[in-house]
Amino acid sequence: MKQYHVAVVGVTGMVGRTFLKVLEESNLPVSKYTMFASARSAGSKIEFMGKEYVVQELNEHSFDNEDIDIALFSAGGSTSEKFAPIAAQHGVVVIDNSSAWRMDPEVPLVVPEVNPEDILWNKGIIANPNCSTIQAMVALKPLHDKYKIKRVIYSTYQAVSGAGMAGYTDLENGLKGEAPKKFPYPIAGNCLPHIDVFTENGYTKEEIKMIKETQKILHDDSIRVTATTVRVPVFNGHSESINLEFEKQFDLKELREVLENAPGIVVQDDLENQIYPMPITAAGTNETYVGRIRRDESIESGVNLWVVADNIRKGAAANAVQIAERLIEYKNQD
Ligand code: NAP
Ligand code: 12T
Repeated sequence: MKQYHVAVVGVTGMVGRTFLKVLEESNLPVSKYTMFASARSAGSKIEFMGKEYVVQELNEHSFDNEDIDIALFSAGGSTSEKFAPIAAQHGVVVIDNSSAWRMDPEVPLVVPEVNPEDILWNKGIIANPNCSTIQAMVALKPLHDKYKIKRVIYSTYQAVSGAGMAGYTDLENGLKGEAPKKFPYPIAGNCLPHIDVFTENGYTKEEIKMIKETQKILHDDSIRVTATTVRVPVFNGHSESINLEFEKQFDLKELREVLENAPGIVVQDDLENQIYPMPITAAGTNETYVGRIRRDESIESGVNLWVVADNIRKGAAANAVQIAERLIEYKNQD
């Protein structure tokens, strides 16, 4: 079986470090790794799977004479905008974590439990959705297939790790009373209804990403979607309150079974024993947890869900590695 040469771009970051953990746990057939970051950390050393790697500076020639098969990018939108096409021209398949390519009609946007077949039409770049979108899609897909979703209302409670090392440090230092550097206000003891930048219609970009990416991944622009995204003082793990309105009627017991049998989902919903999803129990795992499953009694056919996942694993690194696994599976079938 072919062995692959995999590059990790942005390896020193919050997502990059988690890539290394997820890769270590996976059984991707990899014979060689190359580690990239910016000039700032080029030359630094990383221990990975019993070997020492020297971090390389990413530049225009990084993909010239290399035989890199797959590059996992998590080094920000502008890095991806510039370097992903260069990599693709050299025959590399880029799996990109930034928002740069997600809405490009030539680029598949993939959650492996939901739309793995979109991987097949890639032209060298495959986009990983936004962290908040990924965990929502895992929960929504089986329900959309069965009951057809008409409308979605997302309200998110997002961890600081989503804003990278700088976001994480702001909460750590904020708890010691220091002023924030990354966020506009203190995040310790606070909630900020502000993730990514504000746009003309009053929504943040994070909210718009959730709306547009939901429609693209489910291949259904008729689904109405609205969102409010909020940063909360949690280190790791995004939580989402999701309200769904269905076209079809449903039986609540059957709906729970649909979720229980869906790939990538763990149902945690045992009220007698106070069992429900939480960031502290989701952190460090690759699953999406669903609980507080209850009928929305204010409409004809609707449900409320509470959905939690590790935003750096399923929301970024694990989803990207799962895309790489599927890609290799498809290549092996050729
Ligand atoms: P981070 O902790 O700030 O790390 C940023 C990484 O990018 C570092 O490794 C940094 O390297 C590298 N980098 C920056 N500029 C570069 C350049 N010009 N060339 C090469 N490498 C460069 O951020 P993070 O949380 O890991 O996030 C990284 C990116 O992943 C984000 O910008 C975002 O696009 C994406 N992301 C996606 C999701 C998602 O929803 N799927 C979630 C979180 C993040 P140095 O050490 O050299 O500075
Ligand atoms: N601003 O990949 O700050 O589009 O939590 C992910 C996370 C953008 C993205 C965050 C962000 C992205 C955040």
